[in-house]
Amino acid sequence: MWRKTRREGQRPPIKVTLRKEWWDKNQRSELEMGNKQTIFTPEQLDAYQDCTFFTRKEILRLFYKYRDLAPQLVPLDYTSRPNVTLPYELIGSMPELKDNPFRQRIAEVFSESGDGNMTLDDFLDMFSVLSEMAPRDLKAYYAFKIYDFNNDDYICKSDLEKTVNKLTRNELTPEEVSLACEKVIYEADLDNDGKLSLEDFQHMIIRAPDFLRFHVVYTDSVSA
Ligand SMILES: [Ca+2]
Ligand SMILES: [Ca+2]
Repeated sequence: MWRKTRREGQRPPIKVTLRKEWWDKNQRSELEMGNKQTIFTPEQLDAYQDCTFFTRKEILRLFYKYRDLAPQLVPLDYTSRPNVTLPYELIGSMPELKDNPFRQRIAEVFSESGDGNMTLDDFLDMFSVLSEMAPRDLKAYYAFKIYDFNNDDYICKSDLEKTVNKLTRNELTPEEVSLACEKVIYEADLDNDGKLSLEDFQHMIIRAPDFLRFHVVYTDSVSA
């Protein structure tokens, strides 16, 4: 008798509650895609818009791209600025990067810690600079950093050889690479110190725009 009462009297409300909880839980992610998103505060979204070349929609899309790399690590609520960093292994295996010979350098340059591991901010910065909307001067600045393999603020001959090998995907012989690099340094080294400063490099890419090709892989990734 007691059992029957309980079953008949309590089950329906419990069921309704559970269904509502289930519904709320499962709808949350879809709502966040739309206007009712609660991933970021309006102030955070404004700041991301100011610091990148992206719209709110693109920022949210990139957030989901970042989150999809490790849903167990990246929360759906960024309003309290969680301290999350994704390892380079995940970043470098993204479809947008995995075939790019510069992927490791790109990740290192855009990661604030310098080791290629990325916070969401690093990730948004990277896609912003590499997007079609970024001005040429900004791309040149980051290209210089990417090609400066030993981070000494100059591109020396060995940095340039690594760069040319990657840009040509190892199609040239070592002699051809060496000759090409000597020629580039000879022509671009305005102050004759045997290496390229950022200023030398900026002059160089006016004549050799192929050196900005490192980003080509990305042009479709953000709009896709
Ligand atoms: Ca260097
Ligand atoms: Ca120089």
